[in-house]
Amino acid sequence: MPFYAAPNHPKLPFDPPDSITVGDFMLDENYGRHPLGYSRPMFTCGMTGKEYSALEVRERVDYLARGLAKELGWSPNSGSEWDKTIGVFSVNTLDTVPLAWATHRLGGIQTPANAAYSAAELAYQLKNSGAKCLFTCLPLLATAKEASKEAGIPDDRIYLLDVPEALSGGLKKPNGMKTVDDFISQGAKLDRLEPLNLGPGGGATRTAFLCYSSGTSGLPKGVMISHRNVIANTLQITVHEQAARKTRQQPATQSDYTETALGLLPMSHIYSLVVICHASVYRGDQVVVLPKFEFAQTLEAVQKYKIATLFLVPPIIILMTKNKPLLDKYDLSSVWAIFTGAAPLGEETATELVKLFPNWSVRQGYGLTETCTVVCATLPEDIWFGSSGPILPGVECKIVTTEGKEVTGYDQPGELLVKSPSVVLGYLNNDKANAETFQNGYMHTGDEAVIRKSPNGIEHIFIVDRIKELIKVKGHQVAPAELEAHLLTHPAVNDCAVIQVPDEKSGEVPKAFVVKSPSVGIEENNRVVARSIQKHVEEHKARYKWITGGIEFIDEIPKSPSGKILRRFLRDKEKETRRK
Ligand code: 4UV
Repeated sequence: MPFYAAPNHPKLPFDPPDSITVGDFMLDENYGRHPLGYSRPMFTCGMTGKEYSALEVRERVDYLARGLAKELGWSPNSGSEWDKTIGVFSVNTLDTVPLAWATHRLGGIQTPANAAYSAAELAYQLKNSGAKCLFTCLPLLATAKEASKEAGIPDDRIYLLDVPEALSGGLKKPNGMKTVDDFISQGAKLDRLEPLNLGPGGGATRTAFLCYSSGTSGLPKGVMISHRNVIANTLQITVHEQAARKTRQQPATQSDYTETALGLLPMSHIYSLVVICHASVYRGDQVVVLPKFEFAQTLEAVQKYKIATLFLVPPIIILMTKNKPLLDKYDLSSVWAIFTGAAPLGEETATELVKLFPNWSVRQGYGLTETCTVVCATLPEDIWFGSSGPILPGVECKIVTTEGKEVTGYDQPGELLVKSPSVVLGYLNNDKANAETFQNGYMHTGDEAVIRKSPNGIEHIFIVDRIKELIKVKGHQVAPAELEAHLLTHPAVNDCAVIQVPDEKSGEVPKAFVVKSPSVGIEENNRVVARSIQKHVEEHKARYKWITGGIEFIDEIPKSPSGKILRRFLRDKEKETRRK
């Protein structure tokens, strides 16, 4: 029995079913979705006010699936899901999630890519995932085309999602390029699709989403997230949150526990994809979709749509604490909960925020792409800043020391291992990473954690450090191995290592240690060489991966006898330098 396995949780209302796709689960009344949510808007555009109710979404999903089946020559039971992978490279739109659900109806997979990606980064994901077509939006069309060409996706397999005109900067839809709405109007005239047969393993073994994560080391890898994984975490979050909602609200009717949520975080990232676009939606919430972060516009949307729950990442919370006068210009009285995750929220920042807004409940969640999101999250009745809260129902955790010994007491650090019905199927085509990461039913998170007991007797998980090779910039993943491989293609770089350094705005940013090539003349100015290396990154990588933590030239990269970079040594050296 693990040390931290069974807090006194209510059980899930039912076993996560494996007989249904996640899309159908979300739209089917029989699965306990909040009934009031059918008549309310499900997705509302925070910029234009355009919106779709759940009933409209259900119809759009159905017609979209029919239209896509005709366009692509697919049917629900033809081929395997891997023959029906659809890439999405877009800012948040009202149709991003319905498109996934339509893809599921066709027995296919959605692989969402970060909208900040460069063409080369997108091409890597499209090739690696075997995407057969790509949905993008006008502002990203040029990058999408370049990447598709490299990935072998023809131009007539690039389609458009609809974004507010204000974002398109006067760009016009190219003649003949098809949009989601085209497929929906076409699909409305077509016959119903045959029912999907999920096969012997059902939704428990079929991939629904292929998100990208570098895991504990190496390059970004396709994470195979099953239908059942998403359904399971949706139910786990719902039960975990249930009591909090009931105690907070004064419902108009006894069953009115739905609310309005902020859909600002990118839907390509697991946090938004599961926590907002599935768990919130399942509870009948209205999600106000914003395509990109613009501070005043976000506050305006909160005021206009009376948003109650703000899903954020620490850098935005820091910005809020530093801009009280701007916040005071808006009526934010509808807000009751701020959810934060994807990177640690400092205790001081949380304290500062509730000092400024005493009515807000600041709640932290912790999770990973590989656990199909939430492992633990704080509850309003036992807020403890710095904590990531108690585990969700159905989750079991172990903490294991570097010597492989299981921790059996409070405040003893070790790597956090997670068992949950939401732990994913594994990485696509990567036996080595799978063997390292998924062992005996536990996912090895690469995060260092301790368990502490609150004065109320509730056990909380605190994430105290990151053991794995991962940098979190504004909550986005940056893989040191990816940057190192790229840096080595610069003629001045003979060897290199990338680590994270703290940054006030972004939480962390990458810093590179570089051994210069012998070809670099002694007379060459270090600043000029460093700038040229930085430029090389800026030209090929998404902005959040830029080496803004600086470049330091050293004589040798410290390595173990087997050639592994001793990052801990570099991180300690960096800490020492910063202390001075
Ligand atoms: O794979 P990923 O990019 O996934 C995420 C997921 C974020 C979530 C999950 C559940 C929530 O309720 C929520 O609010 C946000 O970011 O990166 C996973 C790694 O991010 C770090 C940690 O190193 C993970 O292995 N991380 C995620 N959440 C936290 C965190 C946190 N609360 N505190 C510290 N590190």
